[in-house]
Amino acid sequence: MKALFFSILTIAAFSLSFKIDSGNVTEKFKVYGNCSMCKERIEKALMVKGVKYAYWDEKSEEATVKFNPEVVTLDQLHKNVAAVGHDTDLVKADDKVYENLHSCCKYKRPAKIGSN
Ligand SMILES: [Cu+2]
Repeated sequence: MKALFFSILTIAAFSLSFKIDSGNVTEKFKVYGNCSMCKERIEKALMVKGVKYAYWDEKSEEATVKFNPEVVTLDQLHKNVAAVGHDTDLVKADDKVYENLHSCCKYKRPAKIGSN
């Protein structure tokens, strides 16, 4: 009985420390885009140091990113995506960068960005 208790305790302690050690968070946010070319561009812009996983869904126009917030901030990830021409729900891409996107990638831009 005692042995069982300790093995449960060990497993619990191990899984807890694993969570702290990895330190990653997963965030989802809106990234405007159209096609598979956009997907490639968006995911490439997101895969920076500190990012473990980046996925952009063409249908929902939603990015899912798993990252270490001590290495890269969510704010920075939004900026990285905007820098390659894609508006997010927080950061608007530069008009010039947007204009230079491939014609099939010229997604419909949102009327307003953020809560202002
Ligand atoms: Cu595209």
